[in-house]
Amino acid sequence: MKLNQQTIEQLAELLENAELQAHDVVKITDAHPEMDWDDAYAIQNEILHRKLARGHRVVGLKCGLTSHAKMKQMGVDTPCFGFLVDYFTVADGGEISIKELIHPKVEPEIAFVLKKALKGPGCHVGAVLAATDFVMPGIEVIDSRYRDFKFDLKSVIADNCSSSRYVLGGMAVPVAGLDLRTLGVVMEKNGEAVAIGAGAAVLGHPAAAIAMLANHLGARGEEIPAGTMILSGGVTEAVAVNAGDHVNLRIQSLGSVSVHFK
Ligand code: OOG
Ligand code: MG
Repeated sequence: MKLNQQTIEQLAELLENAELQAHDVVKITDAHPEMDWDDAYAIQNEILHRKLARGHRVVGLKCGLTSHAKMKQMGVDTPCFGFLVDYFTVADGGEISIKELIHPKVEPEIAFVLKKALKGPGCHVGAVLAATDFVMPGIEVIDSRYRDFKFDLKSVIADNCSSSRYVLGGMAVPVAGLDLRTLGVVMEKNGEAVAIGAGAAVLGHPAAAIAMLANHLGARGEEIPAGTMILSGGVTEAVAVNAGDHVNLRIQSLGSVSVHFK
């Protein structure tokens, strides 16, 4: 750790206020180039504590920057992990007010729900599939708090990996008999296909993203509890949305999920 506790708390407050007040800030590594990975996750954790102290609940976890399309789009080369809390949840077919957000983008994801806990190190795709209750289609709405959506990996980790809203829908399908690598993914904006891909775009197999999260937490002595919902990361580039846009995601064998922006 390179930052002291007071600086970590100040940066968490800055980033969380930017989220809650829907305004952008310059990336925090500009003023704190010395910050390290532990500092970045400590700031994210401090943001979580601020939310828990106000009575919010964790409803899931997320993996981000797990596909080459996303890493290339954002100019980084390593995945990141974040948390999802209750008020991020939007019902299938629901509405999101653009005014509450800064410059939102949507991305198609495969969501996992676990029936058994997962603990690294040594977690792998097979262990994840054995521990998975079912998978579902999910639209993640990301909204970096950084100006023009430009950041480096430490800054985006501190900013809870741009987490903002998410929508789950379609069918809850057990993974036995599904090949998650070849599942076709089509995301439409206002009826037009704007992102097309397949599950393998996420680290060769979306379960590999969940294994990576288990190993990341394992290194900190933590596990992913049974029952946890986890977004495995955008399959394609994220797509910007504006008021009036309707987004629909269809994943082969899993059905579809949609959301409207007003
Ligand atoms: C970081 C969050 C990335 C994903 O699925 O790749 C993410 C960002 O691109 O702003 O959620
Ligand atoms: Mg995502």
